Amino acid sequence: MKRSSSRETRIHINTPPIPALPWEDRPESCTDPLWRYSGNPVITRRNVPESHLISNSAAVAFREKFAGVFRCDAQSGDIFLNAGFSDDGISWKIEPKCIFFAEDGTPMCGYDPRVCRMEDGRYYITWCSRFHGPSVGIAWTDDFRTFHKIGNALLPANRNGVLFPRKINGEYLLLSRPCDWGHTPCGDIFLSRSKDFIYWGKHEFVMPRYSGWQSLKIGAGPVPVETEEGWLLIYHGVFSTCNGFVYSFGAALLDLEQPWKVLFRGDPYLLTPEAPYETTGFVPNVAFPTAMLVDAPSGRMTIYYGCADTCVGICFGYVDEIVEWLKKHSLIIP
Ligand code: BMA
Repeated sequence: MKRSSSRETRIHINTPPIPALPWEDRPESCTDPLWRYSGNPVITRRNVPESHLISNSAAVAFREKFAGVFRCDAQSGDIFLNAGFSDDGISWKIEPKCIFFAEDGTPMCGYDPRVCRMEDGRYYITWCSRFHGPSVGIAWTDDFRTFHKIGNALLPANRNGVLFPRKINGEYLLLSRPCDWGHTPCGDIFLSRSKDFIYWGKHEFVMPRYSGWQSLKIGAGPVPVETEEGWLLIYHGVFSTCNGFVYSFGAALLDLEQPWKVLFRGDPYLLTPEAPYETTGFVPNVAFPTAMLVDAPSGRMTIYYGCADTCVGICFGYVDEIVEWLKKHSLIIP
């Protein structure tokens, strides 16, 4: 990987440093806010023998290295979540067997996991669970070996549950996107609050679908990143074409104390399916972001995103550049 000498972020980012962050410098010819890793995809079905696909998965920094929860579809068609480990965030060893909950031995079924390291040092997993329809499951681990089930945070049908990494005014915050039992023809982002991870309420509306790449539905992506200017949220947006859905992703900046207030929201997308592994696969034209690693001192960010519901890619950017980009390309005048 090509690494330039260190650089200092231009805005304060409230996350721990990740010196081993997977990184490749922006190609000289590239003027886009994000750029893809030249070695993409970093995870394919071949990472787990007998898997059908591995996509939309979440990586986090873990004990100086990396760990994660991966959507691994079996060749039977069943959809499971498996744990995985990596020294460099690029080469992953994914457990061949799915996660089984410590409490009752049931498998962790579902898709689109996100992993959030909370202030208590635990890693909380939210994912689209099966609870008489798609719901937002919550579980936690502190070692990626033993997983504890908390339950379903929200009634069906709901997807794209994403936690904030710290309590705000004494409450945990969860973004979600109410949906239907199928491929959901519309959808907006909401927020719910809880004091204990069990009872969720005090719901707030965050933002609606808009136009173009985000005209059909939107959903939160990785765990938001706290900066001095607001929470940086990467989210996916869907455009409906005569040939199916196109999943792109963009960004918004949310108020630090009241994150249902949107300060800036990008009008153009940040990344849309373009590379062959994004436009071709099990579901063509899907770029679905689910994790973001940030090295606060340098402001470098690495996004993990599912590609064509088939494999996982990563792309890079700088947090301060994305915040500046948002201010220049915002739909909303604060
Ligand atoms: C959504 C989710 C994602 C998937 C996307 C595109 O509804 O199911 O897992 O990547 O559709 O198929």
